[in-house]
Amino acid sequence: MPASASRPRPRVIVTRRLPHAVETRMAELFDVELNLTDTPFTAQQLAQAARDCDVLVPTVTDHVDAAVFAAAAEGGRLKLCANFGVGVDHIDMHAARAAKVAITNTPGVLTDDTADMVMALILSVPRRLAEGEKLVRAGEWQGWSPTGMLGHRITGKRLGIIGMGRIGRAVATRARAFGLTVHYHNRHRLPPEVEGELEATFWADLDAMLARVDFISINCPHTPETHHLIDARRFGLMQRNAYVINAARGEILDENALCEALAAGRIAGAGLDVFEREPFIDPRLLDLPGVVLLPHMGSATFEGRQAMGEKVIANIRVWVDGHRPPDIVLDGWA
Ligand code: 8YV
Repeated sequence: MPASASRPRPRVIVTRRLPHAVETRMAELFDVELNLTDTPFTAQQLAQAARDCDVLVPTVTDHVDAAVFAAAAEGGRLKLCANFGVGVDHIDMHAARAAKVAITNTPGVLTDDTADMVMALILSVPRRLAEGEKLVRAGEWQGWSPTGMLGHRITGKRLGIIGMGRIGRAVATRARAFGLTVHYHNRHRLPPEVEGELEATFWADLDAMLARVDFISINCPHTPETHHLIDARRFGLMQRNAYVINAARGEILDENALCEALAAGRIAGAGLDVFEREPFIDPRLLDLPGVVLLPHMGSATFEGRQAMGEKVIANIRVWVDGHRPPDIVLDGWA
């Protein structure tokens, strides 16, 4: 069972720096250990933290693997892993279940910011925003020309969204305003009223959709089923004028196959906010034309990060009070 309200303040360890107000509130509510240097924990530090706390607050930069849960079992304290972020693919769910540790995340509050970033990439890649900016800054711009910096039009093109959860739908809403027609592939077809509202066309067959759209936006979670979902074979199905946008998780794209497809001109370009081995960037991506690269900043707004922190606090507090946290991903005491 979770801790009861009468127990002493839970010992909470936070692995990275969080917004100031979030850290301050955590210090008021919990016996909290903050990471004031913001240096990511080593595997040993993470295991030690799991041994020493009741609640661990990790982020996407922590590999909360079986070794961490083994350390937690040794310590006998860790009962809740309150992730700061919506994706939980860096947490070993099987090991968490075996160790009876509950997992929560922070859905909903980063939907709009991430969807905005997807749209920014959809606009940036075909319209060559990054290249244009570099040209101006390098002092190399010679002035307007009828044939200068030509890119491709967005309006009237087809967008194929892979993963029609909260973020996928928010992307669809924005895309329609830019005159894109919306296509999607999802494990489950959306209810007709939602499909109608988004004017979205469902493709049960991902391969068939990939062959027919101009933009592909990846918005599904990274799971064993979606690992390298877009591989060399699927790049081969895409149109030569297609652009791939990924603001979900790098591992959903086979990055090597992406580099090869771009280098061979199999596809026209890519907009990436996430990478397979962050923060490592495949050097080939740096030299390829038609590529816009961002440092995993989809949810990086002051408002979003504050709201994520508040969700983490709410999840911990509800758990401390002996109730099921609102954003439960894995129920540790079921
Ligand atoms: C977060 C993200 O900022 O929430 C997610 O899954 O990818 C990011 O936008 C990051 O995960 C923080 O842990």
